[in-house]
Amino acid sequence: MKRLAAFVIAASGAFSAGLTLAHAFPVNSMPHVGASIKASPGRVKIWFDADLEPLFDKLLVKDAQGQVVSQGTAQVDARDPALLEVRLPPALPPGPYHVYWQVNSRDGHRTQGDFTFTVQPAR
Ligand SMILES: [Cu+2]
Repeated sequence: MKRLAAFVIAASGAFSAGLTLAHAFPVNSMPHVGASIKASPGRVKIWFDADLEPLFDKLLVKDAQGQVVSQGTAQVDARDPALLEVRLPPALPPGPYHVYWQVNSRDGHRTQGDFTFTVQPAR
């Protein structure tokens, strides 16, 4: 009986290690984190290291005044379940922008974060 209990604990330990690995963290984004870009990017995309649960994922872009400039709700890409994206207006005015994301991975765990990018003035 004691042996069985030890096995159950070891097995659940291995299982939660697996769950930890399945948390979704960003591996890349477009624009890149901290990027200074010449033209409005059209949309913001974030690639994660695990597939996303499409419900309740958030991706918002705000301007320097805190106004939301992204359009509509964030979408998980139909062909790549680890890619989250949101549309931007065709011509984003120059200035700094703040991206906020919050996603649920398939194991039900939530991760969140934010980053900035800047659209350079036209010249
Ligand atoms: Cu997890």
